[in-house]
Amino acid sequence: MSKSITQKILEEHIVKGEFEPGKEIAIEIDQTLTHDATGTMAYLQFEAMGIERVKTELSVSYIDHNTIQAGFENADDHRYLRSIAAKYGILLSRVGNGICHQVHLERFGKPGKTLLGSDSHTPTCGGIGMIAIGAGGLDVAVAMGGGPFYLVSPKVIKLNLNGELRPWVTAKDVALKVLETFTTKGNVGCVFEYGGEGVKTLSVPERATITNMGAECGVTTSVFPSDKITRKFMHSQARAQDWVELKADEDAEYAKVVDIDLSEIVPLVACPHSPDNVKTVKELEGMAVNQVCIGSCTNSSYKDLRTVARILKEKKVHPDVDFVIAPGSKQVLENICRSGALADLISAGARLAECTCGFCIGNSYAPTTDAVSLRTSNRNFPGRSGTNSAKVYLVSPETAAAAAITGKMTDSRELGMEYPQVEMPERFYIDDSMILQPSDTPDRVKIKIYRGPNIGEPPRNSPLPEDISGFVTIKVGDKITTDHIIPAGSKMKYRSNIAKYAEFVFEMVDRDFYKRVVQYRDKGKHNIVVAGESYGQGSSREHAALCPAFLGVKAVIAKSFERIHASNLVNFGIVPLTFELESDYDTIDAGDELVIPNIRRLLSKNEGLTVINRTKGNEFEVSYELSERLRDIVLAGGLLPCALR
Ligand code: MIC
Ligand code: SF4
Repeated sequence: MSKSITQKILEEHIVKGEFEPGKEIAIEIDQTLTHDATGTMAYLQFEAMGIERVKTELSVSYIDHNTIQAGFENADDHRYLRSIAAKYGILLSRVGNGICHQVHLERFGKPGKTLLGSDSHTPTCGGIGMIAIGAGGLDVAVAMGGGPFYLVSPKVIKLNLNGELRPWVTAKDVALKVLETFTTKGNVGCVFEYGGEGVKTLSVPERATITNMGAECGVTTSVFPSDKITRKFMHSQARAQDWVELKADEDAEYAKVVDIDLSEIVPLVACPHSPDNVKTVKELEGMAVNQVCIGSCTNSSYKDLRTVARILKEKKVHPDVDFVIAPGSKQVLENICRSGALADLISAGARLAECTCGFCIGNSYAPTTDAVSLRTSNRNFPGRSGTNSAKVYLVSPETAAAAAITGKMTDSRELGMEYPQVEMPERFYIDDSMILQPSDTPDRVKIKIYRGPNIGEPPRNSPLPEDISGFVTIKVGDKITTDHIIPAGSKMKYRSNIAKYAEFVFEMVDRDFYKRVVQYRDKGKHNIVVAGESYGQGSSREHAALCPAFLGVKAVIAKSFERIHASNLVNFGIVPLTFELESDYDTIDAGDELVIPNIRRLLSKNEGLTVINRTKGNEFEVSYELSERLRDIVLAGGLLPCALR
């Protein structure tokens, strides 16, 4: 039978089940990645599992998110991660070495392999033909311990690229076109597989920009073939030996084929406050811009920054614009430095940020009140920039550079210059000295794990009770992101201190949530969250489940869930329930008293559930899509208690 690339790689890694869209499979994971924001909790959980050494081919721990070090917390967490890596056989990418996805693409990713990362943008490595999936930290901890990763066999959608991008139109515009077409909801359980003649016109960094932003559509992952262009990239990274060819069979069947003519795409922009709120740059032309930030794991490659440098050469940044550049990795920084491009950027007036997530996660470079901020990153959720009233527009580096010069939204095709066609170097200047190797002597067992005062024990949840009986502590609408549930930015330093971090749950939506929820919990009542469509969009942060679980949330009843968040809820013992009839959502109000009788018994028998609304005096049906394995986890109160049983 003819197969897609997705099916080929998954089948090579299946350890349980069969590739049949909609059915659960378990796959072996070759590589893992974590970063400091999700990694500290992942490693605390890994430690709790009592495994001696990671069992993957390669596991890398990156330090790239919490790097501000305003206080002891970040630095202490970094030291904890270093000691863990040395002891358990994990490579450690030091702070300053770069953003996990950019570094992994450059130095470690291999076509045909599986990668599981505790970050939603792990699919970036799909740009070189990996099946790279984002997951909660606990799932990654299990994979490091040699356990398989469970997922639903995806529906593979082929995005058939034709033609060639016109000058000034970029991979970011392709990513935004895909978002406009598919939106941020309704794509759970799908994989975007790229094919067609147009693929041959895209370099690896361009492909990686596109697979990176597939995350915003909520797909399991996105993948490109591995071809001559991939080989050239691997060669430029002195890793030609890691290359293998990967292509779909001629007549491979797909759940759907969507044609995209690259030559018809124009410069696009995602308007506030969702990555799928796409307009053409032309439509917004002339809008005054206060801040321009170029970087993030979407657009911070050598190619991106050299192109920007060529646009800005011998020009100055507009006096009303605050202009920030964050190279994706030390390798990018070092190469643009050696090529002279960095001097052009600095001369133009760029503020040079560290090679970290920085502005993208809102822990620095927050824009002014009500600002218009143009960013090359992938998310523009409310408040994520660090300034609640700011309006973030997501654009290509080319559109960002044009605005940096003119001070307003500008279609870069109208800058009156020839498009700077940047060639990638034959061989990058490579220096891996910021990647620390783990100890491989028997003495490693004696390595003492450093724990600063910010590091707490991962909380243990109790088993699911016989009945859920409590209150709707909050009712939210559609497209609630994990940024709404638990903010990152300046609060992110509490990632390894759950009792403290939990104080900020739903802070963006309702400042009194924490007080209320604690009152109910302390009276022995359960908390229930009611939500609309696509609950839990965005990041993979398991804290969006772990902290509510700590606060006594036992169930979320929503119209629909995003994949990673739904798994995280299960992993921390919260039952994800969906309305049988969506109109029942309208009958509930915050504060209503709900009972779900016999949930424990009914779940264990995979039977239907009824919710009684005591306040309104009615009842309604809810459903769940949980395999026996997932039901076992929920009944035990989460994956950790289940694994330790
Ligand atoms: C993000 O872009 O939202 C993050 C911060 O990288 C998250 C991970 C986290 O919350 O730690 C993600 O994308 O998964
Ligand atoms: Fe970092 Fe932003 Fe990428 Fe998340 S999206 S990994 S915060 S650069």
